[in-house]
Amino acid sequence: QEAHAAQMEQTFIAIKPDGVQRGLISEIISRFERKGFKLVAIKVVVPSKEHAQKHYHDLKERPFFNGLCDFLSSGPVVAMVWEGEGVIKYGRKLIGATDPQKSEPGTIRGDLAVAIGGNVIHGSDGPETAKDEINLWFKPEELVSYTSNAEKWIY
Ligand code: RTP
Repeated sequence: QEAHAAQMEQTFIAIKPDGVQRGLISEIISRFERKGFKLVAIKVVVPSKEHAQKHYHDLKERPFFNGLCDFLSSGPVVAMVWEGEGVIKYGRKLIGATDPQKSEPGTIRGDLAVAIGGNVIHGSDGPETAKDEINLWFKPEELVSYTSNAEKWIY
């Protein structure tokens, strides 16, 4: 059975070193999975500082840039690509506001984080950055294309 012609999108999601060290990997993945989004790529990596700088290049003028890049490259990160209708925007909703003091309860940061420097997760903020970030973190062949049995019920 064909899933309806949904506007399928992909977004880049990363569980930051604090999220990994705090044992939040399964908790975070389950929120995206239960929503109905589809995991199409995943790996555990310790990004180099250069890689972190590329990832956060938009923030290079900010005073926290250096510390932020040190932090992202300080340990294992779970890098993922999630796919689904509206996943870029809705993924940001699941994640919540950048500052966990301002994220709503029910969001990942609202429920699981306290401080902006330890906000456990990253998600692409738009279609262009999603594409750039997926290309930065993954080779094309690391993304898997498949139809899940659940899709005909989700869409
Ligand atoms: P992310 O890119 O990690 O998903 O976060 P975001 O879009 O919600 O926030 P953004 O403005 O892009 O900032 C990226 C990350 O930088 C850290 N940050 N620290 N010390 C500070 O004032 C400050 N501001 C931002 C956060 O870890 C934020 O997620």
